[in-house]
Amino acid sequence: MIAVADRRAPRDPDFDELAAIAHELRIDVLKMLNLSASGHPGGSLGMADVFTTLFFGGHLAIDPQDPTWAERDRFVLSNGHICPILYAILARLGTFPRDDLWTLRKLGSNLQGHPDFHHTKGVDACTGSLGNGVSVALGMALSARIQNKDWRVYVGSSDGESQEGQVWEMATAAVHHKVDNLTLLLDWNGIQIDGFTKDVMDVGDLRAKFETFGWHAVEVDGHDMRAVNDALNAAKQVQGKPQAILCRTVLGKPISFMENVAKWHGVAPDDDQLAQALTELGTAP
Ligand SMILES: Cc1ncc(C[n+]2csc(CCOP(=O)(O)OP(=O)(O)O)c2C)c(N)n1
Ligand SMILES: [Mg+2]
Repeated sequence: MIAVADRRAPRDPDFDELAAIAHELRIDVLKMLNLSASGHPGGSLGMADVFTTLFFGGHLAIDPQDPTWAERDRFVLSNGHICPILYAILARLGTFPRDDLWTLRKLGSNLQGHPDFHHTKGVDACTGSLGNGVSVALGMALSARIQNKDWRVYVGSSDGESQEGQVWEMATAAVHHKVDNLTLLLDWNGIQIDGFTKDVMDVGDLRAKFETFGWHAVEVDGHDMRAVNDALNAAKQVQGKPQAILCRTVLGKPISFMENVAKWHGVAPDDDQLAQALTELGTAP
């Protein structure tokens, strides 16, 4: 069980170990997507370092063997399309068999193209319709308060998702209700489904926006695990308002032909591309 009595206590993980885990998760993601011949590699690879720090840095009080443990911290992946990285994490934690990974997006598989808590152990909310999951996460955070529970809610989001008006309705409501057990981790990679965000619909300075809405808002390099860890530690100390960690990431990192190329938002690597990617990661195809 990754559970601790004091959920606000700072964590000081082994960053070499975290880097090794993120590396292996990226390999799993690439292999899963190749086998399914569909899915979203860009954000999955881009957020690997952030989510590795969250899950394997000891920040989440969860029990991988008992994924519906009532006292657990919640994790909602509101930009649900990057679920391959979540599935790779849950398999590594032992929440479901590792071999399930190779059934991604297949008919009847537990692991579908977007998270579904009805079918996938360890998934806390059905997501994929952008804008929705952040509101579900706020509801969970408020629910903890009503029940006098001390669990926290972490929610993954993205710059493309922040074009949804519902995100800002959530942001307003969370501040109004002084929700401080909600931490948002936003993938700020500057890219969305078919281009650069600044060209499709510029979202501006997301850190400033969240701060203006009344959030504790910090910008971090999403590939600097120490910085992400510091931001997570700091977020837990914030009282009376929600926290946004705006993670500057590179879509597709560190695969040379995927990095910062919008096409890799939602295209799976074919066999040749997988071989090249794995070679770049220093492992045999
Ligand atoms: C309400 C809604 N509208 C449209 C979509 C289709 N869609 C899926 S992903 C995506 C782009 C989201 O941008 P972002 O999360 O920044 O993409 P990434 O950085 O992962 O490439 C869109 C428009 C959706 N899932 N939900
Ligand atoms: Mg994006």
